[in-house]
Amino acid sequence: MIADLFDQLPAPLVLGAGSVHLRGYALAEEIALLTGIADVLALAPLRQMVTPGGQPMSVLTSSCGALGWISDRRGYRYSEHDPHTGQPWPPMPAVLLQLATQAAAQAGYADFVPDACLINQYQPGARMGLHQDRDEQDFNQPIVSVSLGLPAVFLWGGARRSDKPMRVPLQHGDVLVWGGEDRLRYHGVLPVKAGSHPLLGNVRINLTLRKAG
Ligand code: MD6
Ligand code: FE
Repeated sequence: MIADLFDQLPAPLVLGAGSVHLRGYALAEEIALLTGIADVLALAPLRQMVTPGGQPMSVLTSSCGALGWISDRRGYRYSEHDPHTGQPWPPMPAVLLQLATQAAAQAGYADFVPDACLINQYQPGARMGLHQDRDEQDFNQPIVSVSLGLPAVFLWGGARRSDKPMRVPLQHGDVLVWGGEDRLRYHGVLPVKAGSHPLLGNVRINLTLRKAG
C-alpha cells in the first residue's frame, strides 16, 4: 500500500527555520511524475536558455503551469507563454500539483497552490551557480523542489552570497520545501557526476514549484 511506503520514509531533516528535506517523499509517485513530465516536455521541449549577461546556462529548461520561468538577454522573468512555441505552457500534471501541496503542508505551509513549475535537466557536468529565487511576487510563499534521476550535491547557503554553503546530498525522490525566513537564501548545485539511474539514465531532473504570480 502507498500508506505503508510513507510509513517507511526517513524522518524529515530540518535545514533551517522555514525549510525541510523530505527524503524519498516523491518515490511513491515516481512513475506518475515521470510520465507527467514526459507529456509536458513533448509540448514544451527542453531548451538551453541564456542568462541576461549572455552566458548559456548549463541546464536545459522547460516549464508547466500557468506561468513559466524564462531567461534571455532581457532578464529573468515569468511568462504566460512559451517563447519557443508561442503557446501557453502545458498544464501542471495533477500528480505534481498534489505532491507539492502535500509536501508544503507537511512542512507547515498550508494551502500552497503553485502556478509555476520550472523543469531543469542536468546532464553530467551541468551545475547551478549560487543564486536567490526572487522573480516571484510574494516571498511569503514557499518553494517545493523535487529531485529525480542522478544524485546531486545541493549548496545551501545563507543570506549573503559570501556565506559558506552547507552541502546537502539530494537523491532521486527527495523533496525540499523552503520558505519563511529561509526564502531568499543563496543556493546552487555542484556539477552533476555521470552515472546511470534505472529510470532516467544519465540525467538529473529538478522540478521547482512556486506560486509565482
Ligand atoms: C536544483 N534548485 O535543485 C536547483 N530553488 O537543481 C533550485 O534552484 C531551487 O531546489 C529554489 C528552491 C528550491 C530549489
Ligand atoms: Fe533556485
